[in-house]
Amino acid sequence: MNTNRAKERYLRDGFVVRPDILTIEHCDTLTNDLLRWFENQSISENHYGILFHNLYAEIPSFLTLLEDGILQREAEVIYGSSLVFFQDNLIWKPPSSQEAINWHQDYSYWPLSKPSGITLWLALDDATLDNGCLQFCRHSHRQGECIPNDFIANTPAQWATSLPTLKIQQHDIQQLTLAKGSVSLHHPLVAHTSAPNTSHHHRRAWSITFVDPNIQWDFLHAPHPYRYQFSCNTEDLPKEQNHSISLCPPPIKKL
Ligand SMILES: O=C(O)CCC(=O)C(=O)O
Repeated sequence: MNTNRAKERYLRDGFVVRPDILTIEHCDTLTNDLLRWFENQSISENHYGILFHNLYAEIPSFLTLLEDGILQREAEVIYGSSLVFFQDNLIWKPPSSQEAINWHQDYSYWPLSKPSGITLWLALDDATLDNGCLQFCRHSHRQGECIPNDFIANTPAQWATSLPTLKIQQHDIQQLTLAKGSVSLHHPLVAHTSAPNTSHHHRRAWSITFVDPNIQWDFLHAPHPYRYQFSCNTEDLPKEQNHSISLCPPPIKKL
């Protein structure tokens, strides 16, 4: 699919696939480094699997990939203008992980003023129907911001009940199997989920969000689980909370 068709598809459906962005060998290097790093960590698996934020600051090959810009360029091509790195998540579902990641829109959890950005999801293993590939509800980004899922209680969140209810129509659901090394890119408001891993194989993915440099921090928008460690001196910034993300981006280098 050429770039223009990919952009059209993204705008229409809220997500799009870009195949074979990394080689199998590159993915193997990343997963070997991940396994070596993980052996020395005391990260406990929860019912969703193994989740980790700021992986790029832990493993040099992930930082190199981020700095190399290939993923950012893919995101910018589909988004249509320049972006800045916002956050990353490792989502590793080992065999027999028990719980689905419920339907959600990513923007529900961002302490940012607008849903202006894009998330790139890199398959480090083949993502299959059995091991919990992503599933998207086509066009759901057009519903606007809806009541978030509260991932702790796994119920609709009580902090945003004035928002509309997210509608998931069965015929709009697309299960997105993805080959290792391919990426999908999704809109901050498109609803997505993933089932438990019922296979005998790992399902590891690195999810990276890039956002529009013109949006602002809005810490009141969402109760965010991460503690951002800013790369700038926050003392120097105006005291109001709504300062631009490009004035104070999250760190791209290990602190
Ligand atoms: O990898 C998954 O199963 C969920 C990923 C996700 O929700 C995301 O990247 O926004």
